Amino acid sequence: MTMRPFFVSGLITFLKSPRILLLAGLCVSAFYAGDCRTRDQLPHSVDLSNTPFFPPVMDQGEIGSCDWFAVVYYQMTFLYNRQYQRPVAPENTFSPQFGYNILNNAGSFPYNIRVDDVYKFVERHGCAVLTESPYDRNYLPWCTDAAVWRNALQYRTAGYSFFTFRDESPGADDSFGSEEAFLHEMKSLLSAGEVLVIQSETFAGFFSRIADDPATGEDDPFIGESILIKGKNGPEHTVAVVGYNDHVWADLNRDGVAQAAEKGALKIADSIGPDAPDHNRGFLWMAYSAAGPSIFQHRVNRMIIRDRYVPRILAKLTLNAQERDKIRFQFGRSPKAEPPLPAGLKSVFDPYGLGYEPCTAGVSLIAGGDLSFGGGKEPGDGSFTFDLTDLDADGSGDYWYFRITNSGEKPVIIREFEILDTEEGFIIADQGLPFTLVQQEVYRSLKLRE
Ligand SMILES: [Ca+2]
Ligand SMILES: [Ca+2]
Repeated sequence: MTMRPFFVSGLITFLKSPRILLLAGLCVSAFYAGDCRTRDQLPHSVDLSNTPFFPPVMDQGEIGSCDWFAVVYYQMTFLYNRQYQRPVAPENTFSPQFGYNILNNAGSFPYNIRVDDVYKFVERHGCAVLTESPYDRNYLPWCTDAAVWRNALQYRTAGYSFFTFRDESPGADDSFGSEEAFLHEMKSLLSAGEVLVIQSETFAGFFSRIADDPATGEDDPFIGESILIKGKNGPEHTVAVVGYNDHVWADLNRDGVAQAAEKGALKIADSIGPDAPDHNRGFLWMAYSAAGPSIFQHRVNRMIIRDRYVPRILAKLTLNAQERDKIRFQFGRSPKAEPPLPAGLKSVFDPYGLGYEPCTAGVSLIAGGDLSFGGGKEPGDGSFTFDLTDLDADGSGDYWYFRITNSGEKPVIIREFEILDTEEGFIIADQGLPFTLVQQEVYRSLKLRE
């Protein structure tokens, strides 16, 4: 594993007052920018990786976890650390492995994960940090510690959005009519302090070197660095955009003159380590002229985070199983204890990737892993915490229920099912456990009110 020591700044202190935080937020754009800007102009360069909030470049290794590195490790870590004004450290850096291992169907190169699944997973479950879920490239074991799942919930995001160019990406929240406007939007968001996520097959691109534009000295620190001048457009790799620089120049037509169309590049954080070829200490320059055509569906993803989220209603669950992929479960509210429950019941929580509802890719995201929760072949326990707060808000009925199916021939034992109200400070626990199920569906109900 290639990891350099985390950068810790003594200059950044925690700001507790929301008012001070707001002021800090207003000042922060100038902090990122490499040079001045006027009211109507964007700065000429921005580098969010050069702030105390950004984690060091890591190497994903020989497993297909790039989506999780781009979204969780780079984008989410930066956004939360920036919001809370805390310098990056392992205890506030999000683990690419926590969610990846749940959804990768026990394959090192999962056939089913899309970048949307990463955003949807962290919207439901949040994300564990590196100190609680280290990245060791072992893609088989799930996190089986309910305390780690619970800590992750404070980082449940509010969702995500994406924009595109000429409606190339279905379902986009916004679509720009020209490459210029599209690129301007990216630069505008970067200068406002947002790390963005794109898909691009950068590993198959064509590279050149940054030349020295004699008209400016602003490009001089980057002369000789590698720059991507022609990309391959596809979804096979996911990366984070962390900045841009209008000054850098690649002499595309090799006439020794810096034409306007040859200037400028996006800065990209990759996840193949600091020594990757064609990279500059783990980062890529992607020339503006290559950016549009190299970004899959011209799709740029933004993460929407929350501020100091505290879950109110939690479900704690401990199961013992030998074949985790045979299990589906969900939680809900009901007016009565006995199934069948009312059809079309809205008050249901399907844990993303583990529940009854099909996911983005149209298949179960945990298919194929006939292993225990710990990734082995012997039966073992797994403990989890899920956030039912949203369900409680629109829920009705006096009962919480837990619905579970074991479609396999090996027994699943429900050892623990509890509802915790963190605000009122009470726990309701299922007293009828353990309960064993084989090739059957079971409901467990807990009465909420007397
Ligand atoms: Ca120069
Ligand atoms: Ca030229």
